[in-house]
Amino acid sequence: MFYFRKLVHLSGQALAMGYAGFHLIGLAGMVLFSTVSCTQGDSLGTWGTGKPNVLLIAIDDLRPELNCYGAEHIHSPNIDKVAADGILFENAFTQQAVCAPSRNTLMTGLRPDGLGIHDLSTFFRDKAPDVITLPQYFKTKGYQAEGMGKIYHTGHGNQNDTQSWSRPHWTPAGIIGQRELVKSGDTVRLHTCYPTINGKKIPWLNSAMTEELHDDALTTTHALERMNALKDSSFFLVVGFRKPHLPFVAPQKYWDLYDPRSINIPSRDQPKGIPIYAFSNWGELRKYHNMPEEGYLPDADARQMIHGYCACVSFIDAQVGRLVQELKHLGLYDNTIIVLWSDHGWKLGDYGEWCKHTNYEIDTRIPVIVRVPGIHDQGVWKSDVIIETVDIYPTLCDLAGLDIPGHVQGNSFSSALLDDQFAWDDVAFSQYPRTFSDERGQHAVMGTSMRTREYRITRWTDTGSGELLATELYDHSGNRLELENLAGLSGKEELLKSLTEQFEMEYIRSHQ
Ligand SMILES: [Ca+2]
Repeated sequence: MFYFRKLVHLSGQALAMGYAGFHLIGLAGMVLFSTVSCTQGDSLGTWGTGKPNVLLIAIDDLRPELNCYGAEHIHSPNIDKVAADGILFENAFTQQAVCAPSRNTLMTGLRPDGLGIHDLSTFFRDKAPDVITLPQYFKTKGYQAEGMGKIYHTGHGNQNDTQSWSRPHWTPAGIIGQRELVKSGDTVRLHTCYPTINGKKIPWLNSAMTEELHDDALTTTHALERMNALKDSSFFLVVGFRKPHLPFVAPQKYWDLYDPRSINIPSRDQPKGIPIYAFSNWGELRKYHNMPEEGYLPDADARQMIHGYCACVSFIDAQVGRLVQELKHLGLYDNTIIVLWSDHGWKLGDYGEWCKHTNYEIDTRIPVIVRVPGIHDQGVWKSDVIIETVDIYPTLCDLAGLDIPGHVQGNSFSSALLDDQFAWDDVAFSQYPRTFSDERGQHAVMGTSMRTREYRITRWTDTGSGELLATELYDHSGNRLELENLAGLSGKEELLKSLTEQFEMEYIRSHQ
């Protein structure tokens, strides 16, 4: 059964008024949005300045393994508190499980195919010079739009976007350069978040560097300064954290939260019946010091990796806590929409693999937590509707009472904040390009994956000819792990045919 993509778009006027409505709904319990009426005066009274601030927290490589997501071994009390004050999305997916394309989608509201960029190096304005980015749009609506830390992917020759911001984007780079150099034998740069040995980066480090000098802590400190400076303005603040991206460098106290003896290494079994190019060779990790050039990561290293990742997650959780605490201290918490988002998931030894770069659930599923003052602020409220990174741009417009720019390919899920029976198409698209070689030479292929409530179907096509080379089909009705490719199995023909038809229809619709 198909649902049509959300048909009801609340007007900017209605939503501007709806702020007081939201607040009332939150207090009164689950009352349909449309039944609430209020005046603009109510809205102004509720929000003080008349329009909410936005704090968008972008976290690098954070998979949805947090305490509030049911991972009880993870220490994430601050993110858990944001979730308890808002809505946690159980089924949020990225458009492409790698930094730049995912971030391009968040910021432009265009899918990777819509923008025509699937790599790390292409600057999005080279393809869409006049696109109005999310912070840029809020800037045109009277907001002070500021960004700090990792937001756009600025490595691999890519660059920041000056048009997005009201003042130059900020990074801790200048401050880092002032740190004292530390060297111990062949190990250097221990004073940074990127220590090296013999010229290679170390994949993890229990860091002795002062916590306040870690990149993400410096970014947080700057964010707090800007909140203070902007407390009487309407702000759209994007704070980008670099951890838990490799290398897993975190202060000792966050490593101490986890007992390595209790760390279990996931099964290295891979799904049955998959094409040879479905997984990456996790080259991102292999280039680090002492990592194997091929084959599995040994158990001892795998355990260190998992330990380091968890430590970095808790370190970032502490930064989120600092941001929220300052909002409260400044009296802005009840006038600020918070969105916590990660660019993609991560394989932490799952399937014997590491890093991201695939179309599998473990890489495409992301944490998304939305906190709108007055809505579901009494305990964690979980939504299982399927949402995508591309939907965040229009949702934030909707929540702030702004019209949604016509170029945006996503759809607002603001109604899902109130109604868990929200009629929604419930599909998400992700994709990943790959190259592989066989006896006929080297091939460029694109894997495009559609997630429905029950299934994931991934179609791999030749980038040049468009020829369908392989299909993967997984049943997610009882398990998020993909264990066996059902495509091609006897008895699954009708299911494959039905999902293929849905894929073709939904792909066209979602890319308009
Ligand atoms: Ca990333």
